[in-house]
Amino acid sequence: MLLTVLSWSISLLAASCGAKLPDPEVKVEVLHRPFLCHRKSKYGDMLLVHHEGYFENGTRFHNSRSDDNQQPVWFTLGIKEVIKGWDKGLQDMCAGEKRKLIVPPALAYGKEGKGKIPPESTLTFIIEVMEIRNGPRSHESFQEMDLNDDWKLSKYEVKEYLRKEFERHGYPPNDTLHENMMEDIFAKEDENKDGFISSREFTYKHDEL
Ligand SMILES: *[C@@H]1O[C@H](CO)[C@@H](O)[C@H](O)[C@H]1NC(C)=O
Ligand SMILES: *[C@@H]1O[C@H](CO)[C@@H](O)[C@H](O)[C@H]1NC(C)=O
Ligand SMILES: [Ca+2]
Ligand SMILES: [Ca+2]
Repeated sequence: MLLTVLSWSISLLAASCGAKLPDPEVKVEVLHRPFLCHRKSKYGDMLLVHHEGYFENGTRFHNSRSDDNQQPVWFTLGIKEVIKGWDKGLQDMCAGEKRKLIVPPALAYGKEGKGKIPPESTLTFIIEVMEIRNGPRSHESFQEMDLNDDWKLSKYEVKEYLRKEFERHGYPPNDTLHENMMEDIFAKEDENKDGFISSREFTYKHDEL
């Protein structure tokens, strides 16, 4: 639901809270790589994954194949929609590839932990990428939004995009809401305040990782 819109707003939120510490590494092991690989995952792509999560003692705390909903999940790579260990450890993957990630607490749920994850947990994930798609920050997405092909997004174009995304996901259009979201997007993304989002301003900023 509203995946692209949401991941966009999530990336906006993520951009505003950037405390920097030297990052420990995630340990990556490729368990299976398909023979054919048409494209490899990169920052900004949307990935559909099945995943299992294990504590250090070997107890499994999550399995997307057997838990209640039994659904693989979509997320956007590299925008802190998921834990950092995933953003770092799931690059350059092919559809059908399976990896094991060993993620230190600093790249997972840290000192606080979260839900059933205790503080300072090193976590192991087995992750299989089912599908890779262009994310909201791709060149293709920009072109799709740029209705008059002038290489910048006007407020009208952004609002149209939001309206279409809502429609596509079966939500009723809501002008007030689209207007607010659009203003919010421009406040954060239109860095030089010229009333347009240029392709440079739009493109995801890689230095956040
Ligand atoms: C394994 O670790 C988790 C998290 O610390 C804990 O909840 C679970 O009870 C442990 N399981 C065993 C068998 O020790
Ligand atoms: C439209 O969005 C505004 C702002 O979020 C909200 O207050 C209002 O209830 C929404 N209207 C409808 C019909 O959903
Ligand atoms: Ca335009
Ligand atoms: Ca601008």
